[in-house]
Amino acid sequence: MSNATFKPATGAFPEGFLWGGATAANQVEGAYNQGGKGLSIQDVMPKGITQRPSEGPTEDNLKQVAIDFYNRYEEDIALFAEMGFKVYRFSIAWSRIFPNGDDAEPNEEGLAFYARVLDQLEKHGIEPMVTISHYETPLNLARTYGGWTNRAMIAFYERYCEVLFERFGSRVKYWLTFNEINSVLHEPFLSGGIPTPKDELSETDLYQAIHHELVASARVTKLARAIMPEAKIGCMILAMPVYPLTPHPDDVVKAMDTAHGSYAFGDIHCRGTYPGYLLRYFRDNGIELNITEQDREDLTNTVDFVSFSYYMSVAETADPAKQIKGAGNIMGGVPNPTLEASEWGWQIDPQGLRVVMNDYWERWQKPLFIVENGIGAKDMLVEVDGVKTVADDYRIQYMNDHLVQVREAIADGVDVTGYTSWGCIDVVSASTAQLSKRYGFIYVDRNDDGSGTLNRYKKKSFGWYQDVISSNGATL
Ligand code: BGP
Repeated sequence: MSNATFKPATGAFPEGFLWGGATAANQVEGAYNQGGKGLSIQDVMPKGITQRPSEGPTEDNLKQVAIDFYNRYEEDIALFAEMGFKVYRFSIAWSRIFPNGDDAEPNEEGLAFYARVLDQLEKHGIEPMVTISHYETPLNLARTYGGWTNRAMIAFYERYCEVLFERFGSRVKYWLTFNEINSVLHEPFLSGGIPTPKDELSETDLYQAIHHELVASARVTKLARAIMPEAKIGCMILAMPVYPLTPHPDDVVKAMDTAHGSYAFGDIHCRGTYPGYLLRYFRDNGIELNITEQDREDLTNTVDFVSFSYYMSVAETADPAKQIKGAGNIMGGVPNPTLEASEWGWQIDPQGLRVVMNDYWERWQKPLFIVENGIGAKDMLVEVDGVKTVADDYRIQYMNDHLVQVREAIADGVDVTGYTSWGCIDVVSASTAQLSKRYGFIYVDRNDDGSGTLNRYKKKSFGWYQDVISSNGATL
């Protein structure tokens, strides 16, 4: 097939396509010690993923208040509804439900908060999608048990899920077990609640931790089917297509090896067994995991759909002289010289989204859900005709270009259920722990020093997304 045989895809998306936005509890809620909530790992990460955690909570942690969604969720959900959202992806803070993670009984006040959020979504006809664990392991589970390196975590997580499924199972259809499961290898504290500094952890520790998450995910998938037969359980993968830097076969093979690093977890979630290339990697590197017969059986409870975040692609080279790390390339790889980057060095590649969608669909044959995509930027609040707004044409451009590629992938035959843009309202950034890296259609007046009114303002992209949704993608 030569490229000339394709015509650009046009027109509306499939009927019922779920348009919306996504956030995570620790990045929006605030109220970090209210409503019976216990501390989570986020409460000791005032400066984001690059710094060592603090001993206890410190006042310079913007997540203590975040954007005060805990008190303003009604207003925020009303704004999402005004944009026309069909779905809203949010996470439940584990430490609001089980303050210490290993408590015998859940915290009713925490459950009541999410029940109110669901009421509000129902009022506006917005489908909820819940991330069960989004970078917010209860701090006690990290400190007392060592996070996911410890097999005991599986039972704590199961108990937490059992409570969520029993309380909310009749109201929530879409569930994601772990946000960006593959990131445990790269950010063990953030993603796996593992307090040991990364340079003191062996690869065996990291893969064992991820193994525990995979088993936990599979076990609760089984549980979900028993408690809520209508539910759809998805995995969530940090997607980053890897291109060879040159056509040299050494680079092609190196790109394949790096790509396997992300495929592996989708393979296990979707096929229920460890792939051969990963077992070989374990053998060749002396990595020996404790995998029981029961684990193997549990893993056969595969997911219903595959969700993923997509922000950028990377290039890969076998040449040590060219192995320079790009700012955004946390999963490996080198910067691609053909691409532009965001202010944070995340390389912008809309076509990579089409590539990854085709790849995942062909590989797993499970419906896809794009649950994160967007551009972090330093927005400027301005006044136009007496109304405060942000002229974020760069965001409109980024999102338009990416959604055009989603339409291309749909035309290629990819089955995709929906799209939730990341940080549909400005949130505290996961990597920088600041507010100045903004993603939203809605501007939140809060600055990196904590000042600001917390008022919400519609950016230009708000109206743009509203049109995209009301035309079901035809205006792209
Ligand atoms: C993903 C996380 C999100 C989110 C996003 C953007 O990895 O799942 O929590 O924050 O990246 O990252 P950042 O906030 O660092 O720009």
